[in-house]
Amino acid sequence: MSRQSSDPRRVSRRDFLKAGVLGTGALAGLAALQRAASAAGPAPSAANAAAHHDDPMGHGGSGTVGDVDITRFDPMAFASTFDRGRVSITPEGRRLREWDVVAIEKEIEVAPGIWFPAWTYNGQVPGPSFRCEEGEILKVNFTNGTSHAHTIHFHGIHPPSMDGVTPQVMPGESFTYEFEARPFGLHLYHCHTMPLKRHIHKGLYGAFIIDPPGGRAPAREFVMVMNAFDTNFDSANEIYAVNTVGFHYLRHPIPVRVGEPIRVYLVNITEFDPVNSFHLHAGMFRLYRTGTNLDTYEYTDTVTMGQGERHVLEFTLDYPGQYMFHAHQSEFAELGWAGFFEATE
Ligand SMILES: [Cu+2]
Repeated sequence: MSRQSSDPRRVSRRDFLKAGVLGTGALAGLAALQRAASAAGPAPSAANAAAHHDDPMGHGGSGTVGDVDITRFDPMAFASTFDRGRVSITPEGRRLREWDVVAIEKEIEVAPGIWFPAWTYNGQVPGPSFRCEEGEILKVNFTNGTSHAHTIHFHGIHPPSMDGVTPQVMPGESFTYEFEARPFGLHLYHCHTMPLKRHIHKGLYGAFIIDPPGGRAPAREFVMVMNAFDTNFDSANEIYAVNTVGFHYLRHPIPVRVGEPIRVYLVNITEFDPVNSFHLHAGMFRLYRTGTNLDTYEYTDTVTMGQGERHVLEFTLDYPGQYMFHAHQSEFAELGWAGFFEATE
């Protein structure tokens, strides 16, 4: 569709933002878009489909109705599921950890009733949260079951030949990545095939956790991958989330206990936007950048991250009740990237 159309329903959200940057201010542009959409009735885009129904935050224009099919992908289960692979001992006495990964094309539900034609690792977006311990030998047997070339590029230290840039793994072909797990920290993996932004944005990414020897202190642990979806393929996102489903943790607060140690493995893979961010309400967290250091941290309630940045957050919630967390770009929050922890005694 033309991005130059004079019909306000056919001007993308991003066009309003660009106009706003040039002139009237981004928030004014977004407000104008919402007014135009209201006046015009339901508009065709996924953003409006998501924005036009009831409103968990109580001011009109945000939220979704109903639920995604959690038998296909359950964000609550995903957040606390770690894929530790298969462990064996090499002839040299080293611990070997192995995973099988298949790239599959699959429709995923990014908000109730809103489907996105994804490319996935093992049928899910984000891909499995791979977890290992520093010093282990890792083996990732990758098979490309899609109709496009793909790879797996892991962050961390390893030989360039195992870096997932070359070789490109063609449809129907396989490649095994083998390298040592180092250094400990929170890393990520994603496809590294051109055009990169499309291959990442389509869903080929996940968290990659290397635990320090002996592990971290006990805590309730959650993976949160900040992602977003361009549902109309205009190179701007309509749905923002942690763990794929917009507003899911707003409709289903994450249950925790008052005072228990909580650890969040926070990854930003958001495509098309220069930064994303995480803000915790009514609490403060210790921020371990990239998780590569156990001693040095910042103490804050907000962190801003470029694409590919990831941090370990540790905190306790000291009172019973619902604690909001969301992107501190208000626009992202209004398009799905918002949730609650619910702390009970
Ligand atoms: Cu790819």
